[in-house]
Amino acid sequence: MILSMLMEPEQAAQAAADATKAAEAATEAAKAAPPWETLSPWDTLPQASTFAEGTDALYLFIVGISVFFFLLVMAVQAYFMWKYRRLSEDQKTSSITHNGKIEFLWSAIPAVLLVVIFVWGEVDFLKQTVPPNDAVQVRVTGRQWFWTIEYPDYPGVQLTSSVDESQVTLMVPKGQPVQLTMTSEDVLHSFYIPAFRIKRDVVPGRYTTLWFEATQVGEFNLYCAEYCGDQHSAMIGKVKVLEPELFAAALADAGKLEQEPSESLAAFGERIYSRRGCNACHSLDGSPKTGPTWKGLWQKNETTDKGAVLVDDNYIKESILEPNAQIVNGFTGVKMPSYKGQLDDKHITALIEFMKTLK
Ligand code: HEC
Ligand SMILES: [Cu+2]
Repeated sequence: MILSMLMEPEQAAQAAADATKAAEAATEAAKAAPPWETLSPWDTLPQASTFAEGTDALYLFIVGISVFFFLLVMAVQAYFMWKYRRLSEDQKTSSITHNGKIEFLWSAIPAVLLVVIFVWGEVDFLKQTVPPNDAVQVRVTGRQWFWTIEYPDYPGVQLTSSVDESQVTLMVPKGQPVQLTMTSEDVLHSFYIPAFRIKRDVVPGRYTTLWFEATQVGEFNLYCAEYCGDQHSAMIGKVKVLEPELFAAALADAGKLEQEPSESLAAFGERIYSRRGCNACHSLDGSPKTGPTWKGLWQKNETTDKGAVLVDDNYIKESILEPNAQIVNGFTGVKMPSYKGQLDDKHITALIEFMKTLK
């Protein structure tokens, strides 16, 4: 704007045209199909971490020897059925006791193959269990029914999954080891990234870890792989792998939850509703989920275990920071997690403004 005031009109027009072109190019690049959309249903999964090839090779080896021995046993059986068929009514079965050589072979060969599978699996397992010391640290929290991801080295950054749409939930640099330290706030979940061939249970009351090194830039699917309640199948997200030099800036950008200049407070509140996982338990259309619906909540007379209250700013703030102070009648099953330290006053104000629009 200021630039255009200093320029001649033609120059300004040219600059504006250039800017539009650049913006168009950027939108085109952003629209480029993510890897899974270019896959046909028959394609195999992308091998997007350093573990993927090893896991696939061992798996193929096991499938290969299973198919080989299946065909061998079936073929020999068919041949013997034909060769030793009964030739006449009075033919007697010859008396065969055993054959030491063959019995030794059919025990020893599978035993050797099983040891090969064990040692191969153990070597890969150890590699996947012991993370390198210089790994990027990531904290993962599973909740019914969303993931929260935090980075101890990037304070304030928080990414979440959403039950309504799959969005970027984990952002990692390419070619650098990443270590996940995971726990659950409620039930058993399981953190699963098929393209990386990693999966581990996420358990309440203890920490489990996983590590990987991504080898491809792109977006990959992330799932909860443990049935954890009625929205289990919506506990999904995307892993975004970036070039290392873009990682820190992109993470700061994706992790901040701030009002955009053009955004109303209520619209910002709606974004918080889906970005911070409120949508996992609160509906906007009047139907109760794990928690009460937000439709018609503002200025409603709510009945709680501490008696009747009018839903106003203070009650909502208390419900978010200390959810157990007053528990709404009929919602004593799953507890709402406290958002103390995760949402500040600005966020809460935006949420309240959003709730006021839900008549
Ligand atoms: C794991 C499920 C869960 C999540 C996630 C959740 N809540 Fe709740 N929420 C509940 C339950 C259950 C109740 C009712 C029990 C109580 O009052 O604590 C509740 C009650 C409330 C109430 C009071 C509603 C009323 O009818 O009086 C408000 C306000 C609220 N939540 C806001 C939020 C906000 C804001 C978020 C996201 C930042 C959120 N909740 C995320 C489960 C959840
Ligand atoms: Cu789960």
